[in-house]
Amino acid sequence: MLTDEQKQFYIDNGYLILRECIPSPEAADLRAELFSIVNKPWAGSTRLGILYEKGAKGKDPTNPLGANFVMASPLLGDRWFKLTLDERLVNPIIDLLGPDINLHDQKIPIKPPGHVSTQRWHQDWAYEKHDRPELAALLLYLDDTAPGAGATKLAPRSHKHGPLPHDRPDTLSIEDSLIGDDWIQPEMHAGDALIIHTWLAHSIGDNTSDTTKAMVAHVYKTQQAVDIHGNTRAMAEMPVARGGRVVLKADW
Ligand SMILES: O=C(O)CCC(=O)C(=O)O
Repeated sequence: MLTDEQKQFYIDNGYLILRECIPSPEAADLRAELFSIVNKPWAGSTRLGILYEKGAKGKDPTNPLGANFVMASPLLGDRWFKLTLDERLVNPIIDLLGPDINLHDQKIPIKPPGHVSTQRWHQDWAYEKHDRPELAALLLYLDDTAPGAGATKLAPRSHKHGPLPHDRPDTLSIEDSLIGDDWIQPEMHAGDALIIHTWLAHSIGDNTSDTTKAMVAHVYKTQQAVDIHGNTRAMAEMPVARGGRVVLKADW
């Protein structure tokens, strides 16, 4: 359960860091399973998409094909679906958003060596509009990150501005000048999680290190929030918690 200080920190700053949300050996095990899947051609459902970065091929022996994204990741396998309902992830979301939670999206952003994203400062809201801003992303890091090594950039308190214009040419991103110097780039460790309000401006950190950085990203929302954007992701709207409790015990 989150403390009152943690809840207040999220309200004030629009993000919250959860150190050791899962133990680092478990994160390492998840990472190993992830790459055992993405290191060969995907033969499962076509609803799942794995993207590869051409220039990253052969740069990291653990990610030889240069995987850089998994869309609809619950379809990777049972373990990834179960993670959606994992109380270590969902209970903090219940504490921040309320007792009745649905899933909105689940994906795995991966940054191979040399990764520089075209998507810069953005609010997730620009990609997930609802009738109310009751959504939060939980990023579960499977690798250690640092500035220059895939660490996410955050603009604390920017959620208080509400939706910001995403006017940067060629990409749905916010102009750097709107963010200015008021940003941080916390180091995260494998197993740590970061919760981000849908209106918090954040940016994907470049990865100039020689190892791949992966994270699992779940977007949760309240049951009441109605999608007006048109989300077609696998398992969108799936009930995750009701009355403050996770709805399914996935014990198989
Ligand atoms: O990749 C990251 O560092 C952050 C992920 C992100 O920006 C997003 O999923 O919207």
